[in-house]
Amino acid sequence: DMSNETCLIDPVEVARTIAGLRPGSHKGERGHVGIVGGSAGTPGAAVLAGAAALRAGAGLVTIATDDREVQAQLLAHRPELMVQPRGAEPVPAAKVLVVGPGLVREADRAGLAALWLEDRRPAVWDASALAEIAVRSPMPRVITPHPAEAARLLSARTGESWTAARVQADRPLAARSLATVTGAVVVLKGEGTLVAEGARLGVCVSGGPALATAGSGDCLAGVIAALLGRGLSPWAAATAGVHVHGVAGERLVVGAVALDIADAIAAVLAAPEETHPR
Ligand code: NPW
Ligand code: AMP
Ligand code: MG
Repeated sequence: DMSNETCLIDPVEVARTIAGLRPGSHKGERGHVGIVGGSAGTPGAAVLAGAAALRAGAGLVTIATDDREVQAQLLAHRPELMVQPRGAEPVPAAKVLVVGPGLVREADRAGLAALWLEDRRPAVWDASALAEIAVRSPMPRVITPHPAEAARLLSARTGESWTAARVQADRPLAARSLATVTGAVVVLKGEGTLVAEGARLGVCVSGGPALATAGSGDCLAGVIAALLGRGLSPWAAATAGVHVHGVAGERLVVGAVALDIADAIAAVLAAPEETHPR
C-alpha cells in the first residue's frame, strides 16, 4: 500500500512478523549476509554490523574487504565472522548485502556507484556509502541515513541546500523526499525514527538515549539486513528492524556500548512481545 498515510510502527504487528520467521533448519536457510564495510581506522563498524546481523538470526555473515588490518581486527573480535577479498561482486554467496559502515576512505568507496546500479540483491545502504547514490534504484533497497547523511544526500540529489537542522525541522518531508529521489525504503534515524516507502510513513515508537553511542547505526544496518535475509520485504525488515533495535536500546542503560546493542538483539527477537509502546 503506497497511500499517503502515517502510522505508528505497531509493536504487536512487529511481534507477529518476527514470530512468522521460519526458524531455518540449517544455517544456510537463515540467510547469508555480506557486508561491504570497514576501513583502516574504522574496522569496528563492519564488526558491529556483522555482530548485529548474527544476533538478528543471520546464519552466515561474511565481510568483504581487501584491507589486511580490517581482516585481522574482524576475526579478533568476532570469530563467527568470515572475511573475503571484495572483488567485483562482493560475497557472491550472500543473499543480501550491507554496504557502507566504516567505508570512510574514498579509495574504499570505488565501485559503489556501479554496485548500487547493478547488484540485484536486497541490500541496506548506510553511512559512508550513501554519498555514492546518484540515481533511483529499481532494486529492493533500504537506506539508513542519520540527519546529517540525509541532508548531504538530499543536497546532492535535489540541488537544494539541505542541512541536518532543515531535515530535523520537517522529518516527514525529508524522509519522503529521499524515498522519491532514491527509490529506496528510507529509514531516517534519530529520536522517532521514520520509515518511508513512497508516500507511506511509519513512526518508530521504541528507542532511547542509550542508542546515542558510536556504532549504534552500524548495528541497525546489520539487523535490517538479517531480516531481509530471512525473507522479509524491505518495508517489513526496516520497520521491524528499527523497532527491535529501539527495544534493545530501552533495555540498556546509557553507557552501554554498541556491541551491547548488537548482543541484546537476540533476546529482543526471542521475546518481542515484551516491548513497551509509549
Ligand atoms: P553535529 O555534531 O551534531 O553537528 P558523519 P559518522 C551529525 C563509521 N563509524 N541529529 C552530527 O553533527 C560510520 O559507519 C565507525 C543531528 C555529527 O557531527 C561511517 O562510515 C565506528 N545531527 C563513518 O564512521 C563508530 C546528527 O552527523 C555528524 C545526528 C562516519 O560516520 C562510529 C556525524 O556524521 C561510526 O559509526 C542526529 N541524530 N546524528 C567504528 N567503531 O568503526 C549525527 N548527526 O560525519 O556522517 O560521521 O556518523 O560518525
Ligand atoms: P548512527 O548515527 O548512524 O550511529 O545511528 C544512531 C542510531 O541510534 C540510530 O538508529 C538512531 O535512531 C539511534 N538514536 C540515537 N540517539 C537516539 C535517541 N536519543 N533516541 C532514540 N534513538 C536514538
Ligand atoms: Mg552511522
